[in-house]
Amino acid sequence: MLVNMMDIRTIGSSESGSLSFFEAPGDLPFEIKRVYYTYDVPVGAKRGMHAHRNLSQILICPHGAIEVTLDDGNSRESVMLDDPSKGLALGSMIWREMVWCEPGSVLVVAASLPYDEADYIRDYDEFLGAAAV
Ligand code: T46
Repeated sequence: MLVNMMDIRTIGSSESGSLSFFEAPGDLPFEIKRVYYTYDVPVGAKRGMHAHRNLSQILICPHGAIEVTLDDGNSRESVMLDDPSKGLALGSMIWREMVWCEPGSVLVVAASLPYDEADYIRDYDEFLGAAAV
């Protein structure tokens, strides 16, 4: 099972709206070292197309719909992120591709490490070789 969804604690009502939150350590399997977000992405545009050697992340779509496809070198699974109260937990050595499905969609990511380009595998054949080891 490549898709590992987590419930994000949410408090809300139909009168005043919802508030979702997580804390680390506690709610996440790692300490947060970085948060980033991606937005203003045209519908149909594809991002990702890489794996990480060591990084763990939680992906949340607080607005809109983003389809995420995961690949461990043996199989592929896709999931639609379209619920602000759900997060996709993503470990290392998983190839990921994200497609923006609705205008204005936002992807928020909590990550276990600071940015390091050396942690990325951006070539799919290199990923398949590393995943097979
Ligand atoms: C991931 C998916 C879900 C930085 O300088 N610092 C950062 O913290 C990040 C995330 C990116 N960058 C630079 C690296 C590239 O020159 O921003 C540029 C765009 O990054 P990238 O093409 O990797 O963006 P995405 O949307 O394809 O992937 C991102 C994350 O990079 C990646 O870790 O898992 O979101």
